[in-house]
Amino acid sequence: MNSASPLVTNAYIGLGSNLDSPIEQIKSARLAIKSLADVEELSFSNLYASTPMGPQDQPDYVNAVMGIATRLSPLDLLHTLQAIEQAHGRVRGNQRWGARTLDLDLLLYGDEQIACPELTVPHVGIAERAFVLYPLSDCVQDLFIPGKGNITDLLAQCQLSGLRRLNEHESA
Ligand code: A4P
Ligand code: MG
Repeated sequence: MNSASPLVTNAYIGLGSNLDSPIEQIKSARLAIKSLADVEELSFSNLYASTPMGPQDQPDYVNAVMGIATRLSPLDLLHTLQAIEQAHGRVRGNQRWGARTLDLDLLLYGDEQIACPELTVPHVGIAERAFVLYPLSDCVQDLFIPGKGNITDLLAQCQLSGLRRLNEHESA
């Protein structure tokens, strides 16, 4: 059972998909997250197409970021996100960074820095990945990422690496 706290924390979730209608996977995951008890949606980014980081013999990804307010603890939130991944047909294969129907990463949880075997927050790579930083900056203008720096400075140093914002027609 989830241990909901009376304290509300702002958190950011990275959404990614490159299998089985990625745009629909992202939209469906958004709905699943905003329907959770103890979670309120605060923001949702544009959708982005991005070339794969990792093995190149896989389809391009669709990425987005969602801002929420939650009473769930970081680990309860992680487990809840993993259950949503499973419900979207996520199969964990042997290949690192292989194709997936849905990946939900806990990018930030308030200003906490967490390092335990199951959970690293801020998410590893948050500061260098265009497919995280650009959608994150749609959700929040001014943000200090603990241990990494200000999002504006991180964006200025970040290569686009094939990232492309999907237009309204493509995202529909
Ligand atoms: N874990 C630790 N910290 C976290 C966190 N903050 N959020 C652990 C979520 N999970 C976290 O994750 C492996 C383990 O990470 C989990 O058991 C959890 O306890 P996973 O979802 O099973 O596997 P993964 O996602 O393949 O692993 P990894 O190394 O976290 O990959 P990433 O960093 O998520 O990258 N290319 C593009 N263009 N767009 C993408 O979205 N995503 C990936 C995956 C690769 N290439 C991509 C994209
Ligand atoms: Mg992941």
